[in-house]
Amino acid sequence: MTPLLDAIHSPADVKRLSLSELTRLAEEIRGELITVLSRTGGHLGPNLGVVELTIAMHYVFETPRDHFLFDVSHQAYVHKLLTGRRERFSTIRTPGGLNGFMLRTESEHDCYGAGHAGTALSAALGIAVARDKLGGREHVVALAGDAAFTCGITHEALNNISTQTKRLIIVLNDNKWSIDKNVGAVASYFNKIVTTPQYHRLYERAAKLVEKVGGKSAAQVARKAEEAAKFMLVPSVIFEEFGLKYYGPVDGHDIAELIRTFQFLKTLDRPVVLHVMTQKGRGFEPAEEKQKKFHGLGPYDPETGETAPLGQRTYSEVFADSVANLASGNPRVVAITAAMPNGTALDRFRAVHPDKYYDVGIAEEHAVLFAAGMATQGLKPFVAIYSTFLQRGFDPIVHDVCLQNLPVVFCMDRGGLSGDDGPTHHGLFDISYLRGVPNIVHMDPKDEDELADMLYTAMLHEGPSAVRYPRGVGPGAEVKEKPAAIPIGKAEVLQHSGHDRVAIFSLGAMLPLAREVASALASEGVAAAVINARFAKPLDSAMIALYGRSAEVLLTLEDHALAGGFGSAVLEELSRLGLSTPVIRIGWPDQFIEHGKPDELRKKYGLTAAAALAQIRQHLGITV
Ligand SMILES: Cc1ncc(C[n+]2csc(CCOP(=O)(O)OP(=O)(O)O)c2C)c(N)n1
Repeated sequence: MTPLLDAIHSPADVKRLSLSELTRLAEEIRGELITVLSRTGGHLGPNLGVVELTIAMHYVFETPRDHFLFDVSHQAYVHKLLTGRRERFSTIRTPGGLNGFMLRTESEHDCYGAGHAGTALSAALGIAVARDKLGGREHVVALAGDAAFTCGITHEALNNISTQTKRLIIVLNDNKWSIDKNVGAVASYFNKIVTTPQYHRLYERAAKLVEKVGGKSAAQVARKAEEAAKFMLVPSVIFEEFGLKYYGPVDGHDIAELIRTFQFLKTLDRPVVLHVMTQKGRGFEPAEEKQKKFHGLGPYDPETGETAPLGQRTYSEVFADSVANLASGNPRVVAITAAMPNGTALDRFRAVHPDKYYDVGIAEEHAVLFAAGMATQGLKPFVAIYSTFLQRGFDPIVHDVCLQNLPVVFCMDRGGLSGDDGPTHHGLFDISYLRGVPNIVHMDPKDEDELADMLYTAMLHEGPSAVRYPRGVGPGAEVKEKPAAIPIGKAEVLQHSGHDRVAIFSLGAMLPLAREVASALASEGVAAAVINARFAKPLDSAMIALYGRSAEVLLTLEDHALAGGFGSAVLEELSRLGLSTPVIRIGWPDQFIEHGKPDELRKKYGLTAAAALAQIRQHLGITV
């Protein structure tokens, strides 16, 4: 039963509620989050942590006139519930349903989309400066988690804010967690602020004052807000040095206190940081206990929080175990993650080799440079970063790793469509952004065993390399005890007849599709060779030349954008060889792909055997 939530159709309805109703609303929202996400999966812990905070923001400010930016925006579900999307909320992350992140096209209350960390402060500053220039008075509020402050960009924005605007409110949502425990000097610094005795003294005085004004009207409370906030002030060197006024820390689950504080902050004519303490997973015991697991997860039991076991190792797990084995035999091997020990499964590596494991925070650009430095000294860094987040590291890949030909290995998890997370998380561009860079080797395994072989090959290779593998589980291939090296740039012929009319070049996990196409053609009397391409760079030129000359048509299959992808590379090679063999390229079209179930999206965008067969038949002049 959610009577209060049911009656909220826009933020105006939040403003009509009394304090005790707001508290009940928070409980209803928690129930809704726990129930809906148990079916759809999603970022439960982060959202349970910001229920009161988001309610207070909507109580005091007025979107869409005022602007809210949420860093990453994985914690914007409560905002969605309060801004006219309650009825569609049960569709979140499902095909055709609400996106799991802020989306400008989804609502006028989403003024800025995100999915990657560290963007909120810079974008909020841009919005604030545009407002100043255009003579507006609306408020801009950027909410960012403590781990967002491990991002370089966040610091670039901080450096710039006080010289550009007088009116910007930054909410530091401090729950001490990234996905794993937040790491580094910034995390210890935030911890120091909240454990200082001075803070506790001031906090008690503020709490007393709050008690005194309790029960009075909102207007009186507002008048007292400045006084209260003054008591809550703790000098915080970092932010003050950046020219921002620092307030806090305040209890992020105390709606009254949050409302009073925002009412005060909104009157200021200077940029401020409000430090809010929240508890990730609050109100759902399994999520309070297992904060890492409940940061983001698939469906679970809404009573116990239990999730179904996967039954076999994921690609990420095979990767982490393989690199751990390599490190056991090679003292030069180290592994680096940018705040994703869980997602990349490097926590398994950490368990075996804690002294060879480095978590640098949400700092992909730094991770790549850090690895480059290590490589100059003879270490062999394996840098595990999702394909989509490695986009952040592009410049140092070019300028530091590849230009200096350093033996760094980029292990790109979630290479390919990522499914229900949507366009911010699909890993559909890494072939195109890497293959134009000299020196790099780009490998794509067909299964788990080949992933282990490729990691071994990368360890032996003396220059930069990248290995890309998909999200989740693979075909379940048994991984050999000892990996074998693969000759760089050599494709593998898996099926041929000597009179193949079609040559199917399949990259990575597209192999089952290649086999499906080949067997359908066989049943129509058409012989087709199946080639596991293995390398997007360097290509197996001899193999392309062989089939470019002997087959009537080539088919390339890739879980990647067609523009600049593997098929494009094959076309370029054919052109270089002076061959004009037709090439049918199957991959993702030149547009951002929405969230959804991978199978359904593949069907929608033609990454299917049927779509490939239709084009092949046309080329061969076959009618069925
Ligand atoms: C560039 C980038 N790297 C990694 C991630 C994966 N990621 C999503 S949320 C998150 C942790 C965010 O922690 P914090 O900002 O403190 O918010 P919380 O979830 O604790 O509320 C990470 C590492 C990302 N979204 N973007």
